[in-house]
Amino acid sequence: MSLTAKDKAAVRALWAKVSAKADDIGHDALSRMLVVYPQTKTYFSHWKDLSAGSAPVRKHGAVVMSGVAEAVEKIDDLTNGLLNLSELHAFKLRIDPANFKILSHNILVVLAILFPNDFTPEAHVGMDKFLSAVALALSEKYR
Ligand code: HNI
Repeated sequence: MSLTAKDKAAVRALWAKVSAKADDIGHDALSRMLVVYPQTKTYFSHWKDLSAGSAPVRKHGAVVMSGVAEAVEKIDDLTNGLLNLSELHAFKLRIDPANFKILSHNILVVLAILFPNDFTPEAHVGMDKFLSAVALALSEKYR
């Protein structure tokens, strides 16, 4: 399922509205993922505190969203654009790619909560397809 010009426009428009709050979005999405999908905590067992609001969750939330920002920039060629991140997650971090879908879902939930007016059905579908494409690109190096 590739992104149409309309999807890309919807993603860029939503991102323009929300990106100033990227750190908060990342923190909320990561916190929510760790609570609702506790199996994801195994990857972060080296952190001292995995609870919402903790320093590592805040910091990593911002890091993940910098990856999403990079993906928005590289929306026309995600496979090549995210190759290094894919390699890192596949070979070094050894993240099960099923988790990309889980984090994507949490990002969508948080966008809907924080930006109810901007999260129109068009923004929702565009962002959903974009995050699926990001997850697929991040999975590239696994096969
Ligand atoms: Ni992910 C590191 C981006 C999903 C676990 N991750 C990063 C970094 C970026 C990043 C950027 C820092 C790279 C570097 O140091 O060069 N991660 C993303 C993006 C997504 C994603 C854009 C999906 C949208 N990562 C996930 C998921 C998990 C995950 C779903 C596990 C459940 N990532 C990690 C871990 C690290 C990491 C673990 C290393 C962090 C640390 O503190 O050790």
